[in-house]
Amino acid sequence: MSVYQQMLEIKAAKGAGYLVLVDPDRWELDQVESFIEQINISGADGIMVGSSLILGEGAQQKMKHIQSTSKLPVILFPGNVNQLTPHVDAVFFLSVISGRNPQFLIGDQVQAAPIVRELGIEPIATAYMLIESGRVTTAEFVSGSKPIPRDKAEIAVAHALAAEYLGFKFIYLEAGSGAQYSVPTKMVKAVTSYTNVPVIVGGGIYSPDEAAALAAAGASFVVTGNVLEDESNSHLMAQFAKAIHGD
Ligand code: 1GP
Repeated sequence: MSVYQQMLEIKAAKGAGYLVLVDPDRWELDQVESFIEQINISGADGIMVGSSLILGEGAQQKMKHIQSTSKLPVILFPGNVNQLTPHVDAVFFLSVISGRNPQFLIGDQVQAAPIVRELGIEPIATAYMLIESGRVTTAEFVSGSKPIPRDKAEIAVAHALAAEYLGFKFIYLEAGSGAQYSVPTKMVKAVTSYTNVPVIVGGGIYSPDEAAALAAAGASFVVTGNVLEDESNSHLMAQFAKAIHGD
């Protein structure tokens, strides 16, 4: 079964799913395995790997390790074409539709498409929308695109409808990794009331309650990254899963 189909089934069965983002730069090779093993038993539904920028060495080797240890689907969340790897089950084939930078709308995708085909990984067309989140995030800076103002839900709705009519399989509402504020629940509610395309929400989510509120607002998947990079927070992983699943 495709990863996309698995994700639809998770949403249908649980109401909303939980994805853990693993930034290869934040873990040493010898730490990766135990972190993935924790994710395996946490109740999470999938693993995303990638980052807006990867500076450290050995990212490909870490991704290989992640995939071989994971019992969950591993989905690449690429910051650029260089992050493409055969060591994932699927790739969120992103277009930064909130911006007007042609490189991130279609340029990089044209570079990436033949590589994705050659690698034989499943592309999942994902409309990526940056939402203003209190400070400039790496995703905003690197993509050279303006985020949607956080109090303008109607702008997000119009972009979401365009994404639906263009045939995207997911919409990703992104506050940006390490954001000061996560995407407003009001915006998630507005977007999910206008479109049937499943919505993934991430960026700046630090508590299970916040994650539960985003799922209750209509998010199909909620993503956390940063918060689990502090090992003293690892107990939160199972709490996030429960909160998002409404258990
Ligand atoms: C980034 O949405 C993810 O795309 C995760 O963000 O690292 O802030 O949890 P955080």
